[in-house]
Amino acid sequence: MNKIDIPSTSRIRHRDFIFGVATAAFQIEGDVNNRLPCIWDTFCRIPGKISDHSNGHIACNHIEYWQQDIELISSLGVNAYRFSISWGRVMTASGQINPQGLAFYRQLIDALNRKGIKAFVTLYHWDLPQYLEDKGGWLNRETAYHFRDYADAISRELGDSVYAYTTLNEPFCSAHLGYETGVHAPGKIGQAHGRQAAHHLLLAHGLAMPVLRKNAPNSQHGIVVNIAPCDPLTQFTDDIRAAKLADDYLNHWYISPLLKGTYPDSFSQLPSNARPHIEDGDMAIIQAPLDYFGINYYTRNVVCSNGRRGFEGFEIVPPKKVAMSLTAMGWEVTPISLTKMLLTLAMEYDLPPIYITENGAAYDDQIIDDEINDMQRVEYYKQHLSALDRAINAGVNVQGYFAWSLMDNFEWAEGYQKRFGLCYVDYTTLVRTPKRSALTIKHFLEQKTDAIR
Ligand code: GCO
Repeated sequence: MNKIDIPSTSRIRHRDFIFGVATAAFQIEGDVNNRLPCIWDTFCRIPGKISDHSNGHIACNHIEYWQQDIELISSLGVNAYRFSISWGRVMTASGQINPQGLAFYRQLIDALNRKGIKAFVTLYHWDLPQYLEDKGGWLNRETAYHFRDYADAISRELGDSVYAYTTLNEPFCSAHLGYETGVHAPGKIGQAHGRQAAHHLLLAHGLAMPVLRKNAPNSQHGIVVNIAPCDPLTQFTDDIRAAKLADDYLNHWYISPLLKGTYPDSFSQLPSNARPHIEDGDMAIIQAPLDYFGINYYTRNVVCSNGRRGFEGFEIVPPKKVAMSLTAMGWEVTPISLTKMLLTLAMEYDLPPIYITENGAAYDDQIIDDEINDMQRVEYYKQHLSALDRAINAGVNVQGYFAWSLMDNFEWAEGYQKRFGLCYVDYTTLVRTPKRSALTIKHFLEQKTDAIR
């Protein structure tokens, strides 16, 4: 059976629980000529960076198909839609609003509101305007202030029509993948770069928070981080120590400044030439109070020691060596890590209400007779919703859950080859077809209750 087996008394089944689908601008919009170029446009042109040599020129052509996409969202029975605004579509290089670009998002939000679907708007999902990258991008402290000004301009316009604003999506990916390992745009490499970019991203978030709150006092304001908890390969002390360092470097580097106003203690192990420049008062700005904390969860890391010292001393074990089950991304399927991660966070931090802002899986879907029977994805959702239910039962305050993604789309360095959608996109015709996973979730959402456990 394809039923999602969650008791009727679960909070996840409650009418007020936020259950949504998510997307991001660069991954679905297309229509690149009506906005400023961004770092991903540039990155896609560098040979070898995108595995199928693709780009965002057409993507899902959401700019043209948005009404149809809203019908699709509404047909699933979800009560929220998380999407991002393309900075370079709504702002000019001189910092003025681009009315045509803004009008697109305004009509999208109005249409969602008319249908009773809450708009969760991410202001930055990795698509930095290229003209800002040309001035140093996230290595330049000024970019944080430009972000604040952009957040100010947009939230003045959209105000409370947006249910929840998110400053940044996954600062880890922007900083670490974009400026440290170079596998994402803009493709810069080096520890000092990665750590400095991280600090400026966190600062950008902190600077924007009070501005958003002032302009949209009835909306919720927060940030979204991705967390892949780090488990030691063995119970030997070296592996345990390595896993702790990896957890600090990849996860708590972002969580701790946001929720505690300090970098993890292991900051002291950064070589002095890799330490970011931090100004007095920065950490207090970064620690701005949050209405919610968004967590994207896909998988965990298994970590071992390689005998070296400090942050050079951990290695991530390739999932295929340790996992029972892998997605098409090669990521381990491990729902129990979601439960454990939420419980651990709740012990370590004073958490605001949590939204799971992304969760989902890529599989090699086949379309046969117009049907996509993506049973592995159905299973993934079943297991992860049960894992979430367990964390909620144990007392973690989770108020919402978003499936990634509404539809197949541009999966960054993997191009269009990896499909994460609940709906299948035929990239020749752009026809969207709900997969079995979409129908399973739709069926699940038809049985909402008012019961409270
Ligand atoms: C992210 C992004 C999404 C990805 C998704 C699958 O979390 O990396 O928010 O844009 O497409 O996570 O990798």
